Amino acid sequence: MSLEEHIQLTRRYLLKLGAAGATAWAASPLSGNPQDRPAKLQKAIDQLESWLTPAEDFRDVSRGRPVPHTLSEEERAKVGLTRDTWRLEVLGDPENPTLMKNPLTREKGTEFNFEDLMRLAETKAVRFAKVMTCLNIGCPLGTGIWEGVPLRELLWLTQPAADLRRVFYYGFHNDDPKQRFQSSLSASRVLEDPFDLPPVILCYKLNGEWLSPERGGPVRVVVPEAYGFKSVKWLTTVMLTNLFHANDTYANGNNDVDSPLKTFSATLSHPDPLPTNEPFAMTGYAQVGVSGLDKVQVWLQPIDREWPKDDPYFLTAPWIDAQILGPPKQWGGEIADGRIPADTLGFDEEGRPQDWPLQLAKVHWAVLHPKVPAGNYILRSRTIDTKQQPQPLPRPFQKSGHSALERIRVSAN
Ligand SMILES: Nc1nc2c(c(=O)[nH]1)N[C@H]1C(S)=C(S)[C@@H](COP(=O)(O)O)O[C@H]1N2
Ligand SMILES: [Mo]
Repeated sequence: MSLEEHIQLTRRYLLKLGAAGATAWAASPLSGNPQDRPAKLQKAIDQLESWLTPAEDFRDVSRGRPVPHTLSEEERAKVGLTRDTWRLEVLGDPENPTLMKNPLTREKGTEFNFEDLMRLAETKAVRFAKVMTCLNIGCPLGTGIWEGVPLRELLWLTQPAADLRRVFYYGFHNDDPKQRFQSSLSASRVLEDPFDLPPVILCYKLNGEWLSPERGGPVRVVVPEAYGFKSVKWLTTVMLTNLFHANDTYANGNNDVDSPLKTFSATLSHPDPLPTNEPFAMTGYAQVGVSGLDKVQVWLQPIDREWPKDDPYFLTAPWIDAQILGPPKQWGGEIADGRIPADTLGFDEEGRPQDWPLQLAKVHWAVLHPKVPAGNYILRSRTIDTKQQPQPLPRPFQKSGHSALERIRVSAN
């Protein structure tokens, strides 16, 4: 990045943080403008979850009987799920052959192991922040700094020459074809990173520590812009194919398997019941998908008031802006020294983000909501993306990932 670009980013970033952003950055657990914050609001902010999720606090979405990470260490060693025993094959798809000179196979004794991966990592390792979200679950599973080697480095080792249109991959599945969990990407996405996205990686570290068996260790794929099902755990096999379309396990569940991460908001805290005599604090998070994030807003809908049928997304409601919190001083996630690892994409040498909110990750928000009359309400928050599209737009359908507006019943008295 040129110096000029960096200065522009920094200026944009500080503008977003507000005038006191730079000082706040140093002064508070979650920056913004803490000096001016009412104590009540600050207290709610102080109780927020950390920005990074400790590896063991991730929610787990794992198939298998038994689930691979429940095997004992000894059993895992036997099936190649420890760093010492891990082997990865890169094969041609016999049904849609690719022209490739050097498949990495057990048969030929050319399979790839963890040592080979670490050798590549010496010069090719990348790190980036990403929220892992299941397409079928409303809330993110966790936010981490994922480290790995670009998957394309592995592809190049096989010397592909022609007829390569797609790459599919799967993990250990108890040697039972019915348990296989497979995902796929276009060869183009693996070979090049469009729109400034980080690369698709063979991931071996999360928040600076070796990837645990539960998170898919020793090695999983991580696809930055995709929902969780593309990030196959316990990776054992990569197939190069001339097939021209997706063949993901997740396609069977009526899912939109090409859907990139959506932007949406959810509430984390609010008083219950709401007070009727004074303003009150609310907090939440927003997932920052490919459409970016411009604003978070909240609205308390009186339950007894009917809403016009022709406004299903409440576009005409009196939404109130929340404050998007700046980068936290403590990142959490049990990351070593509390510092973002060096050379993490999107962060500078001091471990500060170069832009905010960080795309494909998460931010927190807070708002001091004016007092409300006694009654029953539905509480909602929503995002407005950088193209001014209000959640659940532009892609409201559940099978391309969650973005439905939340509905939290609360009463005020
Ligand atoms: N091998 C394998 N990889 C997998 C899965 C699985 O069942 N088996 N589940 C996927 C799904 S649907 C999601 S949402 C993510 C969840 O990642 P996590 O368990 O690390 O949070 O892993 C993906 N990778
Ligand atoms: Mo998932």
